[in-house]
Amino acid sequence: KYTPVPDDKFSFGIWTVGWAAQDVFGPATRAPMPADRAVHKLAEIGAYGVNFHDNDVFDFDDPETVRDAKIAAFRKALDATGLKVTTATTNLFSHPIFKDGAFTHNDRDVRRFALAKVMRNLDLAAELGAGVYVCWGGREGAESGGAKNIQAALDRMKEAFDILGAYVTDQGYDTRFAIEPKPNEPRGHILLPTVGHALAFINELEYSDRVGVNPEIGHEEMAGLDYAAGIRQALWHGKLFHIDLNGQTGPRYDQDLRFGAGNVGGAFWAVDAIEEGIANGQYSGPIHFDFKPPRTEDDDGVWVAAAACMRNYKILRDKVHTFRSDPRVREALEAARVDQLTVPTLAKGETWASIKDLTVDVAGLAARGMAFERLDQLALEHLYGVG
Ligand code: 3MF
Ligand code: MG
Ligand code: MG
Ligand code: MG
Repeated sequence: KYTPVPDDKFSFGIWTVGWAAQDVFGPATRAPMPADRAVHKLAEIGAYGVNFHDNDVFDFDDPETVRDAKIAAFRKALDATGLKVTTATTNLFSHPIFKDGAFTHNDRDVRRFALAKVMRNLDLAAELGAGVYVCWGGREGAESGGAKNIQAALDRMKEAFDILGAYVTDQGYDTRFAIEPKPNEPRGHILLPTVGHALAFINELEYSDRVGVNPEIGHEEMAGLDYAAGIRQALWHGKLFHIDLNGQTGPRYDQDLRFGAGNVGGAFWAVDAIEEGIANGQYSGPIHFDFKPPRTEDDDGVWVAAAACMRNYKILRDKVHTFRSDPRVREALEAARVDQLTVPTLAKGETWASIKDLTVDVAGLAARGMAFERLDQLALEHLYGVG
């Protein structure tokens, strides 16, 4: 019942299972994984698609012939397995040239080089059929207040998206961009730190129709925010272009736990929000995982963790469905007047003048309980498996 099928549209970043587990305190504990092996193994465990950075497939300084051979091997694995390339992205954070960012690096030549690197991978993305191009500004930021002119950085960030919008338009690609917010790590502070910052920024862009967001659970929770509410606001703006699911335990370093671990309640409400978006036709992208198998795991552990992301999503999807269709929940929602919030505050034909001198039963309304505890206890019991 919880076995993944292609219809589930589960996808993974090549870099997730491919992470060799090097961290700031020690070297890799696992062997490097070529992209074609990741593709074969992901297909075996039931994934539908993949997302890749250019440098997940070939190295930054590979000569052309090596680059082409590695792309060919990647392509061959995709053809052999039927795995789709749902999404693509650029590595603008690993090489030392990007130590101060890419689109907002203080050095102009780096900014120009970064855009060229993106355009080149946009061509590969289009060739491989990726409809969405993710942009995570990992090193766009600063550690100290004087190091970055934030207004100028936002000007350059806008300029970058305007150039890339023009590029895909001129090439006739139907590529859409998804900005992935993150508050910090690897920089002390990163530009566009949350879903809200990114949504406001998108309004200023020339090709704003082509640009949306890619919210990641861990990133929003690192900022102490409610991921499900972020998903719902992105849906409300028509801007949920992609999702990065993983697990996180509160505001601390970027944990990238497998989906379903960490904040379990948050994962339940995230699935509730995503499934509602799918049901309403507002989200049609993959159910994408961006996690890291912990450094403690060997190759077997990597695949256990990857399979668990999909299994946990299906388990939670089941629980969300039984929660939403439970008659006691319907009653509790009504008792909590949740449905009343969809009624406009003014009736048809009314204006501000209709309510300016209004009187209500102040004492009666103030005394009225909201009955949220009963509703939330039902959610918890479904989650605990006794619903
Ligand atoms: C870092 C991330 C990134 C992005 C990726 C996609 C390396 O915390 O989440 O993963 O998801 O670059 O563009
Ligand atoms: Mg991340
Ligand atoms: Mg993360
Ligand atoms: Mg991510």
